[in-house]
Amino acid sequence: MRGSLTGGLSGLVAGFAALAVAELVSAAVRPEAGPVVAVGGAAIDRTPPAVKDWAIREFGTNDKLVLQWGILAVLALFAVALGVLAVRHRAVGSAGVLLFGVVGAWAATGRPDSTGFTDALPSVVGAVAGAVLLYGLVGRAARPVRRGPARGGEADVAGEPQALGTSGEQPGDDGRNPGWNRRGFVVATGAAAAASAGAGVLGRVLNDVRGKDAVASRRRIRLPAPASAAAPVPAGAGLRVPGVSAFRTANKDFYRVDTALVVPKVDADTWRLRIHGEGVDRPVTVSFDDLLRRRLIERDITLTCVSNEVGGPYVGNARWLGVPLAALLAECGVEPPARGGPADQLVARSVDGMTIGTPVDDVMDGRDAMLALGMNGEPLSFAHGFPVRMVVPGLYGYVSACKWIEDIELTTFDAYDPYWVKRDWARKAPIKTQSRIDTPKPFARPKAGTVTVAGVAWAQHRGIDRVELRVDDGPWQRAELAAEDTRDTWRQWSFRWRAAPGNHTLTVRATDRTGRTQTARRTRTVPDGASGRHSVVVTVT
Ligand SMILES: Nc1nc2c(c(=O)[nH]1)N[C@H]1C(S)=C(S)[C@@H](COP(=O)(O)O)O[C@H]1N2
Ligand SMILES: [Mo]
Repeated sequence: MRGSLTGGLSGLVAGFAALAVAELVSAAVRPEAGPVVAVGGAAIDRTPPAVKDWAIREFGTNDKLVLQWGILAVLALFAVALGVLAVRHRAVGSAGVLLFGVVGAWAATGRPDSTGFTDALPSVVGAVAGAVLLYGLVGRAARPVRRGPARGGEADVAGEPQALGTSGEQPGDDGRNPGWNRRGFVVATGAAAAASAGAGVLGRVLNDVRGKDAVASRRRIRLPAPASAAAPVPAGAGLRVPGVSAFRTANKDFYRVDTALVVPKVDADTWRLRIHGEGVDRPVTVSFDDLLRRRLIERDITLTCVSNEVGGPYVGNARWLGVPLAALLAECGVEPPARGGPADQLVARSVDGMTIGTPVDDVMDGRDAMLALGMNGEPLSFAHGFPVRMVVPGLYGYVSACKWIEDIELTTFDAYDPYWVKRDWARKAPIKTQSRIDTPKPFARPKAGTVTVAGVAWAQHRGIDRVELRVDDGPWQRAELAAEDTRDTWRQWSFRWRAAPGNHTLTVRATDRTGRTQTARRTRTVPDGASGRHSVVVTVT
């Protein structure tokens, strides 16, 4: 029993040390090469859409945190098990730790953004440290002891590692069992844990320092005034109804969806974007300063994630500042397929290996597709794609909004499937017309009388024409629409409901400017976005 206890503890400390050393080494290599980040990234890439959807639904934007803690919990269990195993088979326990190093190394070097075999170093060095430490700690806990026959007549084979206390004796510093030195074990374990904590903290600090250049480059940026400013938002675009989503989503409240466990910190001064591929007569590589010197536009555009459930939160509206992408492509000689160009797909690649495919026709059809540098008056935040990301009105983010972009390749849909398409999502995905009830909240208990029902509706690039509300199975009634900013932005709506006591179901539907009304047919988010109508059940008192 005591053997399991010290073994488990040794395993845990050795595992902790392995991760801490790996963290320290990753600071010298790349933060993304750390074993937990690498294995987490590999896991994300292999997560079936249904599970990803479930994770997003259950944990929302915390999904990545949950994943990493999950990995740590699993590692802790294995560390304890290997420690217990090591009490009997020292070398096998250590070999087990090394095996985890191999898994980490394999994951790190297999990442799409891997920069080579050095990415294996954090896992390998960490695992070696953990293996050696486990060997030593267990050795301290279970020294070869020479003893007479133990109770029960079984003899301990001299020279074989003996788990402490398995003989049932009372070991201690009393010299009766020279193999067991409790103080020695406690001191060694404590020292190892403290040293590991030190290494881990140092690794964290160094990893932060690595991003300093990027942070400094962001601070130095002064965004120029746009050549084409966004039209002022009409006064009536924002309703004064408590509980309705703000017309403009603040950067700190803007949803974030991506696969990055470590938010890329890109230095704007060294950042470059390459544009090349089929039909690109004049490939270019542009710097951030090159973009700043170009004609800039500023536009209000509502972004939506394909993983947004009916009624879900992954939609936000911001004022973007950026370089019109169509003009830049045209300078490179790109013609859209509509005018005979050979490439129908634009594949954007990010520094973290994401690939996002957008129809060239959409990018070049006159809409405000842009390389965005600014969001709500500030340079992009790191989480939202600093220094540059794409934004294309009307298309879900996974087919348009590449963050941390560094490469644009013109190709065809036949020739290449980007990241999400390889994972069962649709090649093309215009945003579906949707509407959401923001207030009252589900299961609210408003007082009988006039209750203001309100929310938002979106049909980017088509525009919202009409929003209707239905109470229970009653007739559809027109909601009042807030003023339209542009057809690329969402629209608030409200409805003064004369509410009678009892349980009621409120359902909303929107109709876009093409005359199509939001369907009642429910579909899941996979493969091209959820459809169906949002309803809310309330009890009027
Ligand atoms: N590099 C990178 N860009 C990305 C993603 C990603 O995972 N990696 N996710 C896309 C998806 S699915 C969406 S919905 C938008 C979300 O942008 P936001 O996080 O700024 O709201 O970014 C897109 N761009
Ligand atoms: Mo998304």
